Amino acid sequence: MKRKVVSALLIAAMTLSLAACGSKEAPADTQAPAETEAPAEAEGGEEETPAADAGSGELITVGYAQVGAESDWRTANTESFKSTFTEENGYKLIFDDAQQKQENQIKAIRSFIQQEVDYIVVAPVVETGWETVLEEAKEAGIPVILSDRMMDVSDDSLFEAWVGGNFVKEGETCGDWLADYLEAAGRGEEEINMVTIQGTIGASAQVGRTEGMANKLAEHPNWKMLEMQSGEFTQAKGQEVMESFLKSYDDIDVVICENDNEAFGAIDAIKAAGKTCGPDGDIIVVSFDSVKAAFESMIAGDLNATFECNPLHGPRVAEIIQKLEAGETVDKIQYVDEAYFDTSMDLEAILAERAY
Ligand code: GYE
Repeated sequence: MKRKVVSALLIAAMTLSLAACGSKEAPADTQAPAETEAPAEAEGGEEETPAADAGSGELITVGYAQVGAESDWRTANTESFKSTFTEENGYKLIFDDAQQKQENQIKAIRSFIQQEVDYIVVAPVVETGWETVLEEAKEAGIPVILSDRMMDVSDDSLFEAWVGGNFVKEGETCGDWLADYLEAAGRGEEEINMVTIQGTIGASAQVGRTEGMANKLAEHPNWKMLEMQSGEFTQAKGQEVMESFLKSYDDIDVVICENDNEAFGAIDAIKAAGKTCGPDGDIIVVSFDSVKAAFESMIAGDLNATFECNPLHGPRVAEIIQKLEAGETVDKIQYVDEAYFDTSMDLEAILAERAY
């Protein structure tokens, strides 16, 4: 692959100044007939095989640095990218599974740079520690798009756009739901003991959900957070953490699981300890994501509520790429609207329509 990528601004500038010269570049391996050249001063400098016009069949190469395969949410997210970035749709996708390790993602990004992909998409494992590798991508003239989790970088010109869920809002929605639920059960004034099985520490989804819930804890002096521990967003670790919480505390009223899979593990641990959970049980269990299995768990009477986080980012990222290709500007930060679901709803009907 021998294709140089220019930034959105350059594309825009070229659209204005070089409209008569045709489009900007093409991968060397394309079958498309040569047309005009990208300007030599485009980031990176070198001349490229000229671009084919839209519709000529040239593929846009996208490297996706995925977190891993830790949850149902992640599986749905991967599927969304794989079904969107197909050759039929005009893309070549290079997919990398980092197995939940930032160092693997950094390696993947470097390899995308080496392969001269057209766009790099990253769902960053954690928020910090990205500056150096993003500088390298910028140096190479490859636009970076963030999806799902955020990066905490001092210079936001290091990425073109981010699209994902509003994790703080999800946490606050969870806290509000809990307040209403306890109130309706006549427990609004009761001392409520909680534990949290957090996600991967330092991941936006963990940071935001913990923060959102903390904002609500501050509004309810009768709520007590006994302990928080990471379950790494996995079912196995969620179960392990819940087992240890149950050994330490015999009066847990609520367990907040920062994703559905952790809740499935927690529910197994609760049952194994001879306790019950769900709307008719000893312990209220809530979680985030709203994957299909969470609906099944609510229908089975184990899980009380799940706060939605939409994983179907493939088409959203494709839209960003198409806009950049067209030289249009894109919104830097794009939140996806999200709902919540609990056992008061017609879950069978909702599940039948659910995409993930
Ligand atoms: O909640 C969890 C996954 O970053 C929003 O990562 C994502 C989270 C999601 O492992 O299930």
